[in-house]
Parts: sequence; structure tokens; C-alpha cells
Amino acid sequence: MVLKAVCVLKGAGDVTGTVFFEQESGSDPVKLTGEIAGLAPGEHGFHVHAFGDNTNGCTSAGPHFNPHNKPHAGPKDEDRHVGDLGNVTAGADNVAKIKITDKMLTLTGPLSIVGRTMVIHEKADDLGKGGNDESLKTGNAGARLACGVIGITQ
Ligand SMILES: [Cu+2]
Ligand SMILES: [Zn+2]
Repeated sequence: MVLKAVCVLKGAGDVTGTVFFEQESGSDPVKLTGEIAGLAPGEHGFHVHAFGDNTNGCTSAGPHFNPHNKPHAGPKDEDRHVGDLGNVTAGADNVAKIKITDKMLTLTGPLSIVGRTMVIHEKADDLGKGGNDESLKTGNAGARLACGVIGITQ
């Protein structure tokens, strides 16, 4: 049975987006598709954060989802936060088209991302290579422009 989820991102400003998740089974990679609009052209950090909490806006989503206690890194690195999806790139039309396949995410089991939060950031994620402490925590991706809780869909 194909597992599916969806996330609608909103924030204090003009950034909005919708991301669809699909996984053939619990051991398969997760495919993310969709788009985020209202972004400055260029790269923007894109992560799954730990909590599905929006009580104080995107801040309440907490840090990157990191159940294995690893340093922050890029999506292709073996040692990374589960939530580290790297960057998405907005074009001159201010839209970032999302097409990501990720082997570390799952939509089922105790480490499922369903019920957690996707965040799109102001700046590029340096993928842990920024040479300072913050790089190994957040990738220096800056403010949280928009976010949304990942939910079950049909
Ligand atoms: Cu983030
Ligand atoms: Zn991270």
C-alpha cells in the first residue's frame, strides 16, 4: 500500500507552498513533489523539524528532526539529521519546484515524519560545511519563512 502525506506551508509573510509525499512501502525512499512560492530567487534551506507544533509560529517546530543524534549535514551525507533535505532553489518567478527523493525519511513507524513540521528558510543551508558551530546545527539557513505540519492524506 502506497503511503501518502501532504504539507501546506504558511508563514508571517508571502511565502506559501504545498508539498506531497509518497512512499511505496516503509522501506522505500520517500518522494517529495510540489512547489513553494514567494521566495527570493536562489537557494533556501528545507528541513523536517522535530515537532508538529505551531503554537508560536514556525519557532515551535523546534530543531531539525534528529532521532539518531547526528550533526547537521546535507541530504547525501550518511551522518546527517533525518530532517536534512538540503536546499530548494527558487527561480526568477520566485517559485521553487520541489522534486526530491530521500532514503532517510519514512512515513511510517516510530521515526515517521508524519505529525512533524516542514520549514522553508530565508537563506541557503551550508550543509554543515560553514566552519562554525551553527553550521553543524542549522546550516546557517536563517529565519523560518514558512512552515506546515505533515499530515495524512488519501
Ligand atoms: Cu529548518
Ligand atoms: Zn539539520
